Amino acid sequence: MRLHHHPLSTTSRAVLLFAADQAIALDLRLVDLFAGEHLEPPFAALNPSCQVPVLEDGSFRLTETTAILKYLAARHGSRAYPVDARLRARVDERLDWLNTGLARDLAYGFVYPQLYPHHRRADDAAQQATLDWGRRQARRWLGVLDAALLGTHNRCLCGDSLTLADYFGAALLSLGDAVHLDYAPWPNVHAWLARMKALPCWGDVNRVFETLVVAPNRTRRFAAFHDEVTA
Ligand SMILES: N[C@@H](CCC(=O)N[C@@H](CS)C(=O)NCC(=O)O)C(=O)O
Repeated sequence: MRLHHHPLSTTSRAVLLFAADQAIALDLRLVDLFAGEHLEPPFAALNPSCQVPVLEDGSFRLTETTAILKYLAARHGSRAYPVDARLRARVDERLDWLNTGLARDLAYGFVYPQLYPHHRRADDAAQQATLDWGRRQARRWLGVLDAALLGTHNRCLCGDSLTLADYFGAALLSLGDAVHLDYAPWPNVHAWLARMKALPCWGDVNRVFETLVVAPNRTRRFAAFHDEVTA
């Protein structure tokens, strides 16, 4: 199976992490987002939304990260996406929760507008309002994740076994590293993310992200996440 991806893309990293941890072989094709390759006809024909990742399995093409994760898990009989209806529904619930809540507010509302010029709002007031909103909402979601979804008793997002939700969630939350976001105020989230980062494949999967995004931004100033936003 072929995966069109970019190593800096949060969504691509989720699929790469799952595949690496579960020893699922993928034929990796890099789509150069920074050169605009995703907007060119050959890729746009694969995914009219012009986004990575895209999976190809023979003539079958699939977009949307959570759909790709579920398909890969189903094709490989992975326990990370259980067949029991209720256990599976819990994984779906967590994936939707992450995708429609935390991803929107943490990634699109707080991290991307600071990190990537094309996500920055048109003027300072709009940028400030976006960051204020993203920060407030993301903090609320992190509180829910910490106290209710993980709590002190769950090692993973759906109990004690790794599921697709953990791979997807870890790729998303590690985005915070790029803007110096510290999850210490949410100790269960902090501990869970540390466990995910201890996976043997974590370093390899995230090396390019660490090198090209996290490291160069170490000395840069970003909006505070814990106090009132000022940047
Ligand atoms: N809903 C899509 C979102 C994918 C997405 O946001 N991909 C980003 C990289 S993380 C992308 O391709 N961005 C290029 C662009 O939108 O111009 C999914 O879950 O797969």
